[in-house]
Formats: sequence, structure tokens, C-alpha cells
Amino acid sequence: MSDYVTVARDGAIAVITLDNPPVNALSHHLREPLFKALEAARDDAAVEGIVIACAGRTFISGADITEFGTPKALASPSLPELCALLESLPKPAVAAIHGTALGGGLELALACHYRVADKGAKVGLPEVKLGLLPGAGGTVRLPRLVGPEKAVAMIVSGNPINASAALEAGVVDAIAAGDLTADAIAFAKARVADGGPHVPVRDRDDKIAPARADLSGFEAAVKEATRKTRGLEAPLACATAVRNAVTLPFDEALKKERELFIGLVNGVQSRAQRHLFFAEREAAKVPGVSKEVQPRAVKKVGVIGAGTMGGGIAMSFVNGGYPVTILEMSDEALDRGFATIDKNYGISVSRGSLSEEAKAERMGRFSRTTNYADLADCDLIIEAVFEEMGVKKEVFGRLDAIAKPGAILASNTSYLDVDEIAASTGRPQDVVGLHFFSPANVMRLLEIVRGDKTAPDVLLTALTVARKIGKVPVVVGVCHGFVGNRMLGARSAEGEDLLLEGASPEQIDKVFADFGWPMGPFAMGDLAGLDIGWRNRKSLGKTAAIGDALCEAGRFGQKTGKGFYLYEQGSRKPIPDPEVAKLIEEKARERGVNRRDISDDEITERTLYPMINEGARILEEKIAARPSDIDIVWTNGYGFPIGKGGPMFWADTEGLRKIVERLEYWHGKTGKDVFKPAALLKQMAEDGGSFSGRPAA
Ligand code: T1G
Repeated sequence: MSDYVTVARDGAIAVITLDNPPVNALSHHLREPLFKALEAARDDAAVEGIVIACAGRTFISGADITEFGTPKALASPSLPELCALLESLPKPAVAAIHGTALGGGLELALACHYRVADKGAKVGLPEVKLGLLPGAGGTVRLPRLVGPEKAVAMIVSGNPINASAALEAGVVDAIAAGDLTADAIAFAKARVADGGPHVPVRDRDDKIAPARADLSGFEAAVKEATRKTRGLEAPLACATAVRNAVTLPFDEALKKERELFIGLVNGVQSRAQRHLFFAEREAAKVPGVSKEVQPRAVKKVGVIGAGTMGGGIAMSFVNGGYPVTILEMSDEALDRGFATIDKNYGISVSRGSLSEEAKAERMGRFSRTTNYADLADCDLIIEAVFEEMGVKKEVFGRLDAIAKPGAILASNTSYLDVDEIAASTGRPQDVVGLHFFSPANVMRLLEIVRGDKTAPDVLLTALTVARKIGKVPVVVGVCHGFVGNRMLGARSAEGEDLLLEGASPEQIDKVFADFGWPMGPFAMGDLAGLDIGWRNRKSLGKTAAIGDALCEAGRFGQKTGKGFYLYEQGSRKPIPDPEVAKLIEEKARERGVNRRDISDDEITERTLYPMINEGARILEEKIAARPSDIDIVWTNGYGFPIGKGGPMFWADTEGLRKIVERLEYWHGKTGKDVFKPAALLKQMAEDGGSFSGRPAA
């Protein structure tokens, strides 16, 4: 056989074991020997049944995503050919699933006659998260096992289900009581003893027959599953393919699935989402931290501050399994903080995403104090106190006095200089920034701010803990606003002038919504509260004609029922307000600004292009290690549409030459620094380079 496939015999059962580290992806070098092993088992009269198992930590994790876009992806034997061979076998084939059977891995298992799972296994079809759909029969086989409604929900969400749910739904036939392979062999022997027939999934129609008679239930499931797919093609293609599985004969539906898959895999949205898949993993690899470095042990976490951020951060660590002590200055503040935490968990329970028992268990992981000394045994202490350097330094001074040697001291600052904070302690090597995004218990992004003196093992510990609590970590350098907020500043810089010169809040927000952002900057400002920016500007001695006027009038946004928009009682729907239009015109008149029609393209050039430019400056200053890190920050922390791959990936598709030309035009016209093209960006545009390393658009 080959290093990737070995075949053993247990009586009349051929046990085919795959071994393609790290996750048994169905690379071509695995597909070929597997195909040969299946043919040999088929033709060997002494073999009466087959088990397919995997070595290593998981069953097949899917097609080899690195092969997409190369001839290997479709090289024979393809995954569909493997599935067809499995389904044609005259003897029972059993998949032995441990770890995760995902994508093509589950599709191969669905082409087996039976599936036995380890109790800790998970199965799923996550292709939609790569801008794809299951392209090896998943959309036609899964509905035949679980019914079209459940199938379309699984395929459009892309989320895996655990072994017990898979057994209940009918995806797997049994859960191993002991050793998975032994149980799978015993299962195969029992099926051989039964004498069959071993009906392949393709021939089972009972679960889809009802929908064939009445599609209304299925269409309702489609409507629910595709509710939030804003501009993405893959979720809709997934639903179409499952509908075909119901309404068309198997082979016809399979053919159409392939056509839909080929259409998606060559499209920019899938390239963008595959880029993000690998970018997220790259971001967790920190240049300059050698393989020998080990993370410090973190068993107990302290959080200072029980406000919105502190409470959310504390929940994140508790959700990741850590015991957390929350410190506040008073019992009343602690009471308020824990009431909010309890309410947040209560919402999850009412939504059915958390059981009462789980809530009680998590609440039991918290402890509370008003005494710094109670944090002395914490391995990691993070502060989420008021965003003011003096306050931060006071907190770190106290931590320095009580924290045990080797404890990691972290700041949740959004903007401030972590080096300056570190310098206020005698242990700058133990200080790091952990910038969570609000709501901290929900948002996945975590900017890990590396100070000049932050020790490598502190950095590695932060990355390890971040992934344990389900965050997406990106290591960033020290500057005002790090990566995300610094680029947000560039994206927002022209907002007021665009309004004064003739655009309306609703026009600008529509340009953003059409681009795929969850909402535009002005609706977002109303949601977050305009007073936050107003306070920040005042602390920096800055002004904003319109934003300040709105706040001076008490128009803070949704929380006051008025901001850039009007909000009806209890509604979050932004309504354009003629009062705001009048205010803008008045401010323009005061400044002698002649208003004019402003095109949507101009809005893009004066908001998104400066953002790309700031990203290039961030790369020049090594505040971010790679362009794809910036893409991960923006798609996980600010709602940059994943179908566009993040700002730097999108800039490649927009064309760096075009971006530089337009930045130079606006720089010439306004003289504003935000338009002055970064040297790196100019150089890349001249050289025809690209941020994603692919040929320029
Ligand atoms: N192909 C290639 N490389 C992969 C891979 C894959 N499918 N999955 C993981 N890797 C790499 C990953 O880049 C990393 O590399 C290493 O393996 C460990 O991954 C036809 C078309 C399986 C749950 O979408 O969800 O099948 O950084 O850090 O946290 O219909 O990997 O070490 O160099 O994520 O333990 C569908 C994707 C493919 C599953 C394990 N399948 N993978 O998580 O390890 S499309 C997926 C995962 C498809 C068919 C369609 C996770 C994991 P490096 P990791 P992990």
C-alpha cells in the first residue's frame, strides 16, 4: 500500500486506515491509494465487509483546501469517484469516525453504507464557511438521512453536530461503546451476518418523500436558514442544491450540485473565505517566538472591573473553563456587574443555547472581591478600568505589589500605550495588552498587544489562552489604536466633511450596507452612542461640527431616541431626520461650504481607500506582521464582509494602482494626510504586487 493508507484484516473484514497528518485531508496522495484499496477489497472474495478508519487525532477533515485552484483538486480519483465506488460495493462499508468528520470527510462517510462514531466525535458540512457547498454528494445524501429541513439547516449554517445529535438525526448508525475501530469491525461483522441488503444512502427516499409531496416545510426551513446571508452566494447555492435533492432524481441532483460547486470554487467570494481560513491560522503564529518556548500555566484568572467590558471579559474566561475572580471598588459595583452577567446568561438560556445547569456551573466559577490581595494567586490578571493612563498606571502599580511572580498582567486598553503601562511596573516582561471587542463575551477578535519588553512566553500564553476561550487572536504592536481602531480612525476621518459637502448620513450608510457591512458608520455611531466619540474628542481637544452639535443637543443615538437618525419607541430602525439635514446645511453654510451631489464612488474613495492606506502604514511600521492579520482583525472585529476577504484582500481585487491614483487625486485636492499614499502601497502598485501575494487584480 502506501504510507497514507494501510490495510489490515480482521477475519472477513478489511480495515483500511488512512494516515495523512495533521487532519487526514483528502489530498490526492491519499485519494489514490484509498481508491486502489477499496477496489482490492471489492475484488477479494475473502473480504465480506470493509471498515474505513483514520489514524491521528481525527477522521477526514474534508477535501484538501490547499489543492483548490490547482489541478490536484479535480485529479482522478476525485472525491465523487471515491464516493461512487463506495456506493457501488456489493459488500457493507462502515466509516469509523473520531474527532471531526467534516466536509468531504463526512461526504465520504455518507457514501459508506454505515457510520459508527466515537462518543466525542463531531460531524458537519462546513463548506459554506469557505464560500462553497458540499461538492461530493453531501447535499443529496444528507437529506436522505436526516430529512431536507434538518439537512438545509446544517449545510447552510456549516456548523457541526456532536455524536449523540448525529445518532438521533440518523447521520450515524451507532456510537462506539469502547474502542472505535473494534466496535466498527464488530458492527461490520454483524451487518455481514445479517446478510443485507446493505442499502446505500442514495437509494433511501423515505426521509425526503414527504417534502417531495409538500415543499412548504422545506421552504420555511430555507427562509430561516438563509435569513442572515447578506450578499453571500454560497448559502443560497446550498439551499438550491438541497432543494434539487428533493425535487430531482439522485443523479440529476448530484450533477447540478457539481455545477454549483464549480461555479463557487472559482468565484472571488470563496477565494476570499478560503484566504480567511488560512489567515486565521497564520495569525496565531508569531514571528520571533521559537518552537522551544512554552506557554505559562494559567489556572486562575483575575479581572479588574465589572462594567460592560470587565463583565464580558470575565464571562469569556469562565466560558472557556477558567475560574475568575472579579475585583471592583465596591460591593454595589460588583452587584451591578454580576446582575448583568446573570442577565446575559439568562438570555442564552431563554434562547436555548445554554442549559440552566450549564448556567449554574458557569456562575459557580466566579468569585468576587474588593481587595487586591485576593488576586495574589491569579496566573493572569486583566484590567478593564477607565480608559485613562493615570488610572491604568495606578491599577498596574497595585498589581505589581500583590501579583505573584510570573503572573501575567494584561490591559484591555483600546488605544493607550502598553509600553508606558508596563513601565509603571517592575515586571514589564509580564505585561501585555489583551484588547477585547464589545460585547467581549460574543466578539471573537482579540488583539494581543505586544509591548517592547513583553516576554515571548507571555505572548505565547496569551495566544494559547485566547484560543482556549474561543477567541481569534492577532498579535499587534503598540501605537494609538493598534490595528483595528487605528484603521477605523482613517475610515471615519472624512465622515463629517462628506456630510458638509453634500452627502447625507443615509446615503453614506447605504454605500456601506451595499458593500456588505452590517451597518453604516452613522447608524453604528447611533448604536454605540455618539457621546463616546464626543468625550474622546474633548479629551483630545478635537471637535466635529455635526457630531458635537448633535451631542450638545442631547442626541446620543438609539439610547436617546435621536442621533444621526430618529428612532421610534422600542425600535432600532434608523429613520432619516429632516432636523439633522437642516443642521448639516446650517453647519455647511457657517463654513462657507458649497454643497454638491456626491457620488457613491467618492464615498468609497474617501472612506475605504484611506483605511487601506492606513493598513499599509501599519505594515510599514510592523504594527501588524502580515496583511492577512489585518484581514482577520477586520472580519472578526468590525464586520468587514467575509465574502470580500478583509480590507487588504479586497484592496487586491479593487486594484492597488487604482487605489493609489485616487488617493493621490484626493491628496492633491485636499492636502489631507489621510490621503497621502503610504510608500509601501505606492511601491506595490508600481511593482504590480498584491497584499495576498497573488497576482495583482
Ligand atoms: N485542508 C487542508 N489543510 C487543512 C484542512 C483542510 N481541509 N483543515 C485543516 N487544515 C490545516 C490547517 O490549515 C492547519 O495547518 C492544520 O491543518 C491544523 O488545522 C468536496 C469541498 C479539522 C476542526 O472546512 O475546521 O471538503 O496552520 O489549526 O484547531 O465538499 O482544521 O498547521 O499549517 O484548524 O485542531 C471542508 C477545515 C473542506 C474543515 C481541526 N472541511 N478544518 O482544527 O487544527 S472543503 C473544512 C477545520 C470540502 C467537499 C468540500 C479544522 C479542524 P497549519 P487547525 P484544529
